[in-house]
Formats: sequence, C-alpha cells, structure tokens
Amino acid sequence: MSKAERRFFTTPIYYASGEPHIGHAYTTILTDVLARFHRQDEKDVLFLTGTDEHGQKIQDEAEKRGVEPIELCDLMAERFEEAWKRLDISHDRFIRTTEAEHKAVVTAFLQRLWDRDQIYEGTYSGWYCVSDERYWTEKDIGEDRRCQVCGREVVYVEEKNYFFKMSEWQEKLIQHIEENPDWIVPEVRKNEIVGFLRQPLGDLSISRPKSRLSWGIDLPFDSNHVAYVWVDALINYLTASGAIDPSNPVGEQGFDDVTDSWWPADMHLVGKDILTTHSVYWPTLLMGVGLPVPRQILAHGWWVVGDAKMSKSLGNVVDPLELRETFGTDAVRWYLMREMPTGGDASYTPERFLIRYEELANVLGNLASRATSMIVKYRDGVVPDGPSSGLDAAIDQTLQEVRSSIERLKVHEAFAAAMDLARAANVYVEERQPWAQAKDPSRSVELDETLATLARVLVVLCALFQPVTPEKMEVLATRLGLSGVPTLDDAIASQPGGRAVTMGDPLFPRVDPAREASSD
Ligand code: ME8
Repeated sequence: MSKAERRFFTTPIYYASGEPHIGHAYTTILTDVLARFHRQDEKDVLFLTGTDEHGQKIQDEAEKRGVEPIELCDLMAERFEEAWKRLDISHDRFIRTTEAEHKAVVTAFLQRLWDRDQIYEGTYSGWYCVSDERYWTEKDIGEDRRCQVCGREVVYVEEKNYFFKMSEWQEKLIQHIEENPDWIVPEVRKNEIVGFLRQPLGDLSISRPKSRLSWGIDLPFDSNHVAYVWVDALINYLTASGAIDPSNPVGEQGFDDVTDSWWPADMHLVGKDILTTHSVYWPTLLMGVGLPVPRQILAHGWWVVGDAKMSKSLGNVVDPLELRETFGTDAVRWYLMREMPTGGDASYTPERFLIRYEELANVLGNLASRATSMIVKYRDGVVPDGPSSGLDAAIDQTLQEVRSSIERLKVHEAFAAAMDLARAANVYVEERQPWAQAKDPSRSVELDETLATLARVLVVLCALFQPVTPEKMEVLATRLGLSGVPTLDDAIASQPGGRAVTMGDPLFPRVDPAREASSD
C-alpha cells in the first residue's frame, strides 16, 4: 500500500497519575471517529494512544499512595485500557513510556541530538513548578509566585541542566507554519502559536537532576540526569511509528530513512492546553535530529461542567463510564462528538446530554424501527425489488457534506449532516404514508418503492454513523441482512432488494430521566 493511502493518528498519552475522565474520553473518541472513518474509506490506519508514565507527577502520586511508581503506572494503564475498551475505542497500539522499546528510542533520540551538537550543558537558576516540571520566568509568575498552569507556589532552584538548542530552529519553524497554513488547526490556535513565535524562542531544558527526580529515562551521556518528561513523552509518537529500530546501535539507525515506517504522523490530536509542546518543542526536536515533522496538529477546545472548570477539588469531574451505564457507549460518543464544535469549547450539562440522546432515539432509532417493521409487516421481511432512488439526491448531498466536513475537521458538522439525512428519511415516510399505500392493492408498486428506498437509506446511514455509534450500527447492519457494516462505497453501491430484514428492540431505548438525574 502506498504512503498516501495510510493514516497515522495519535492522541496525547495521558498522565498515569489520575483516572480517565470525560476530557480524555473526548480526544480519544474524536481520534477513534477519524480512524474509523478512514478505515471505512479503505485507508490503512494506525491509531495510537497510551499513558505518560515518568516524571514528578507520577513519582509524587505514587509516594502519596505508598506504592512504587511502576505499580501506580500498571494500575492506571489498566484503567485507561479498560475505559477505552468500554468506550469502543479501536486503537491499534497502546503505548506506555515505561516500555523497554520506548526507553531505547528515547535514548537513541537524545544521543542523536548530542552527536549533532544540538545539546549543551548549562546552569538553570530561577523559578520552578515541581508539579508541572516547568521553569518559569520572574515575569510569568507575578508577585504571588504561582505556576501559570496549576496555580501552585513555585520554588527557586539553581541546577545543572542540559539544554536543546531550540532557538536555532525558530526561523525554520515559522517558515514551516507560513508555508503550511493548515498545519495547526483551528486557525485561532495557529494564530496563538504564530504570536508566541514573534518573541525570541529560548533553548529548552531537556533534563532533570536525579537528585531531585529519579523516575525517568537516563540521559545517555550523563546518568546523573533523567530526560525531561515532555521530551520523553513526545517521542512516544516516533517509537510507535516504527521508524527507529532500537535494536540497532544508539544514534545510527532509522533517522536517515523513515520511508518504511508510519512516520511522519498524519495527525496529532491534542487539547489546546498542550499545543505549545506539540507545535513548538516537538517539531524543533524533530528538526534537531533531522526527521520530518508531523503533517497536522488538531488542538481541540475545553470541556467545562456547566460554567465551572472540571476539577477533582470541585468534585464535578464527569465520568464517561458512569454515563455509559445509563445510556450506553454509543450515546456518550454521540453526545461528545455532536455537542462540541470541533476545535471550540463546550459545556457538559445533563440536560444537553438528554437532548442529544433523544435526537439519536427519535430520529435515527425511530427511522430504523419504523422502516424495518414495515418491511416485516408488509413484505414478510424481504426488501422489495422496486426502485430505491426516492432519496438519492439527499444521499448524494449528505455524502458530499460528510466527506468535506471530515476533511475540514468539522466532525460535529459531518454527523449533523448524517442526522439530517435520517430526518429527511422520516419526512419521506410521512409524505409517502406507506400504511396508506399498504391498504390499497393498486398502490403495491408505490409501496415497494417506499420500502426499497428506506432500506437503501438505512444501509447508507449505517455506514455513515458507524464511526460514531459503532455498536448500534453493527446491530442495524445485522437487522438489514448485511454481514457487517459496509464501507462507504459499498453502502452507496448497495442494492438492498431481496435482502431479509428483521425487527428488534429499539436501538436507543427510552431512558427514564429520573434515573439520569439521580446519577449526577
Ligand atoms: O497533558 N476538555 O496528559 P493529561 C477537553 N501527559 N480535553 C481535555 C480536558 C478537558 N476538560 N481535560 C483533559 C498530558 N483533556 C500529557 C500529554 S502527550 C505527548 C503528553 C484531554 O493526562 C486533552 O486532550 O493531562 C488534553 O490535551 C489531555 O487530555 C491532557 O491529558
């Protein structure tokens, strides 16, 4: 398969210091939807997710729990894997940064930077946030001396550090962004980075002294230091791509020829909180070792709860697995994809969740159950051979809209268009009134056409909704007499006449709102 037909998608690797919540679920489901869409469009896909397991956060959390860091990581990696299984995430690879393969690639990467004279030894003196492992300038922290990310008090440190010559790559990075206007999406985020790059870019500290932090990967050229956790974490994408063969001597293999690997990634999906690390640190590090940069970075917005930021201390963290207990996996996926305009922010409320659920039940679910039950009732469960072209124009238009929305990374618009097709099909039912056609034997041909058209639109909807509601579309495919959810092209070409259709329970059953309210 040629490189053009491949797609490599990544999520951030989540910190193994906390439980998965709805924010993590959002990025992962968004990536899953894109991965599934492209697989259905017959592309060869690699979908990567995983856990970020080194650094101060993990060391501190393990200490707090009285366990070894690796025990905490084992537990949390399992929690994330379990959550993704329950949310029907179809990742191909779950990477953990404590894996031997990853450690070997980080070592090779750092050695390569060192060999290319991209690293120097220096002294850092200044303010430092222990929790976020970040250095801050006097100007950043203000008078109350607090970390700009977590708000905790910063401490003054003076220590030997290794620095990556990030500043050397500033011009090349700016040029790359100018020449590739869609490299960072959405545009508002790109503009933030362009603004950030108007200031001179400093060099990047890539090490932490072991005396302060031992839970990390040793620097190959100084074992008294470990790699800064962000450098370690970002390299995960390269490890999973298979570009660097860690069994070969450090610093030699893979960097000059990545054509047989999945590198460069087609898209890093991240939240806007970690855009700088992905669009400044990561590409400059790659330039430093002489590798191509990722093809695109999508920085999505932030989920808040009502009007409040989601936080452990406020006790308002939304657990996607709890929502799933009441409504099912597909409902959680649908809500997250449909409610947040891709790239923008969104607010979780139980009321909005219910409204989106009802949309699934009353539009798509209702169409599926009325169409299948009429085929069973009026034609003994066999789709008539009649022409099935009653909704062809709507189908064509929807397909164009869906493809173009996915291309423009407007996932919410893609599924709004798919839902509109289901709505149009319901209107078609109301207009054609198959129950009246069934009563009049002279209108048998008309009834055949109505039922054949509905069967055809359901096959197309099954393919269109599969990336977002895979579990229920599998059920629908079976009811439509298909051996599985068809690819988009097969769905369009499908001739449902003669196929045996069955009925079943509602795809999205009515949920008692009182039950939902009590689970808040
Ligand atoms: O930053 N709304 O991990 P992390 C939307 N380990 N998305 C949210 C969110 C919210 N309220 N909260 C979290 C890290 N996210 C690093 C990444 S990658 C090489 C290393 C999502 O566990 C969003 O994708 O803090 C965000 O970027 C990510 O979780 C942060 O996860």
